[in-house]
Amino acid sequence: MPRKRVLSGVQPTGALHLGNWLGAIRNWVELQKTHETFFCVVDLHAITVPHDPATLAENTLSTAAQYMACGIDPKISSIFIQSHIAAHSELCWLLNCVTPLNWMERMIQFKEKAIKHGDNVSVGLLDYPVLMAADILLYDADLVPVGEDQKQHLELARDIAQQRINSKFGVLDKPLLKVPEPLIIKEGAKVMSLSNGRNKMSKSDPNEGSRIALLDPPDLIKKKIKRAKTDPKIGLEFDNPSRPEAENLLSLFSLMSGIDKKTAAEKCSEMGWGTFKPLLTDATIAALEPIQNRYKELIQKPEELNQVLADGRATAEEVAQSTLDRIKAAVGLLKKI
Ligand code: AQP
Repeated sequence: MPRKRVLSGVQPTGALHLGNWLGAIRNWVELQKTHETFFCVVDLHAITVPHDPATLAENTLSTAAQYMACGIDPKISSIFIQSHIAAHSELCWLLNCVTPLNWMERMIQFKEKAIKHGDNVSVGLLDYPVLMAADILLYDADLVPVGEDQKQHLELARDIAQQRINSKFGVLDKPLLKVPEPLIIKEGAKVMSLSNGRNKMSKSDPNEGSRIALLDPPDLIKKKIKRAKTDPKIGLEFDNPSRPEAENLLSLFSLMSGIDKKTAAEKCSEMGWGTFKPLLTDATIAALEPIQNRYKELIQKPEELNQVLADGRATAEEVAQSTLDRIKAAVGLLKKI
């Protein structure tokens, strides 16, 4: 039986943080053991909002190195950069031409990001989910790991594949595009901001202190946790909606120290913040140390990193190009001689 294929990626919009690791990359490390896996750095998505050209390339390479430092193994997974494979943009255009505009205007992430960027909203931001559909559909992915926030985008990719490509241009019983299924990870963690337990930890939050980056040095981790928002109550607990910070930091403690939630809750149930924070700090520093050490080794060998990306691109491009050729022919574009 061939392994089911999985595709996922992270935008190089800044330093990867605990949320990207615990909510995504850590799960990929497990998935690569049982699935055929493609992991890309989605740099074309990163330019849908205003960005700094001077740091984008650096962040892109660093993100790929962080995938590997976290345990993505290039011998079993294909790691590549989205913009290195032109088929992503080409398929996006073909899908744009069949996707109704009102489907796009319904996308919640677009509405939220559009509010944030005011007058500076690009067509690219509106089109972000179609590019994401192209990313997924190019690889005939069976499964796409998604968090709550990305479910709507995956649903759109499924609708485009099914209703706009397969049913219009395909032949019955022989779909042109595979319709992907969401892969909901049960253990998936949503990590919240250190400065407000009701907001998601995010790369683009202007407040650096709201997140812990995977590459933050120990003294910075200590400082950020020391300043993390707390509440006046003694004792940490789960499932108290009026205490989002206690929930988030206790959950982080459980994940960072590798102890289950129940044991973590018992251990910290009567602990004051002054005792708890150093424990969380030590556990976080210890959990990130092997990633940081591996990253330092990898980033000092850019030739090896580039080779990994070239190999990943070669494998991915073969699959992507064949899908693109299939769709171009189906919509009636003249074949290149
Ligand atoms: N706080 C989080 N908790 C759990 N999972 C998270 N992810 C992101 N933040 C958290 C997961 O990381 C993957 C990659 O995300 P992305 O870079 O494509 O975009 P994002 O979800 O918008 O991540 P950020 O950090 O918030 O980036 P910006 O600020 O640039 O928008 C996804 O699987 C996501 O679920």
